[in-house]
Formats: sequence, C-alpha cells, structure tokens
Amino acid sequence: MVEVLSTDAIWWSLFTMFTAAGLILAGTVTLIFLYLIYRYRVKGSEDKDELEPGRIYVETPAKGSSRLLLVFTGIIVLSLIVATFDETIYLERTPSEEAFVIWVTGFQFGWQFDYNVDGETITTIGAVVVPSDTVIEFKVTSRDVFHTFGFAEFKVKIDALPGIVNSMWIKTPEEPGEVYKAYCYELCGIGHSLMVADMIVVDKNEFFQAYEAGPQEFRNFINQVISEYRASLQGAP
Ligand SMILES: [Cu+2]
Repeated sequence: MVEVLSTDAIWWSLFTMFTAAGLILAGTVTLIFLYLIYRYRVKGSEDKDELEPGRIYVETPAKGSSRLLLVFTGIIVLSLIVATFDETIYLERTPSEEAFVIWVTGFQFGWQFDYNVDGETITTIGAVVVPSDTVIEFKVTSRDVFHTFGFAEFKVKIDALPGIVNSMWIKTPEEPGEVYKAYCYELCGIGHSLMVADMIVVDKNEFFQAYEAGPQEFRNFINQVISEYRASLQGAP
C-alpha cells in the first residue's frame, strides 16, 4: 500500500512553503531598498546645491536587474501555484481504496455517526470511535440546515448540506489514545457552539477485531469505549 500523508502534514508543508517564500521575497525587497537608499543618497554639500527642490530625479536601473527580478518573482509565484494545486487535488480525493467509511449527519444541534457493519447500521451521537493508523472517509450530510463538519488538528472541514453527501478524509495517528474535537464551522442557529463531537482513536487491531465480530459485538465495543471516555472526564478534577 502506498504511504498516505496525513492532511495536517500536507497543510503544514504548504504553510511552511508560503511562509518561506514570503520571507525570502520580503528579505530581498528590503535588501534592495536599503541598497538603493545607500547608493542614491545625497553626498556632501556640493551635490545638495545642484538638486532643484520639487524636481523628481529618476535613474533608470540597468535592464538586466529588472529582468532578473521578474524571473525571480515568476519562479516563486509559479512554484506556489503548482504546489497548491498539487496538494489540493491530493486532499480532495480519498487517497486509499481501503478507507474506512463513517457516515456523518449534522443536525440542530449535534452530530450523528453511522457505521455500516454487515449491512446493519450502528449509530452514535456526539462521539465517534475510529481505528488508529487508518484512512477514514467521512460521508457528510445534514438533516436540517447548512452545517460544516471539521477537525482543527487535521486542518480539514467540509460542508454538511441537506440532500447532498460530501466526502472528506483524514489519516488517524499511528498511536491510539488521542481524542479530537469535531466542531460545526458554520453558524447554524442558537445551539451552533454546542455542536461538538469527540473522536476517540483506539487501537487498530482491537477496532477491526470488534468490527469483524459482527454488529452486536461492534455496538458493545463502541458503547464501551465511549462510556469509558465519558467516565474518565467525570473523574477528572
Ligand atoms: Cu451546525
């Protein structure tokens, strides 16, 4: 299987690239600016007398230098465009045939998650359990108004619209144990800020063992993970 980059790794590589290009450009412009200030400064008192007040003095720069700047800017802008398209296209399509599919339905005000186990639907509300080190595909829709489903840590979000199924993917971390918050990113009513769901990452082997054991086993497994997580929150100071 081809190694799948995580969505946040892709985001960070683009962010780093844009920041680096911005800093290089800003640095170059500042250096040229400082050089020109020095190069065309007014020297001594005799020079000053020759200058007419109110007149603008322009010295045409050498042809080669402006062409160089154009090429330099062109290279930076082009590489940003190419990298952005490349990575956006990668992000838009689920990169693995073996992605684990979870259906997500937004409603006023919460998130419903549905698993398909042997043709049977297992539903949870407000929490979703996912296997570690796996590509997860979320098929996202809404029951009422427009919502947006997303995870800040994975740098992804997607519209949840009634009557339409949108697809979004993430790659879960290699190690289990982490819990991530899914939020609604589109103001959808008075309870918008309450639209939070916990995504609990569990061990891949344990997860698929329960999944393959059938709907009843899987339902028990999911419910146990969620109730253990909620109990651990209540015990916390
Ligand atoms: Cu919402």
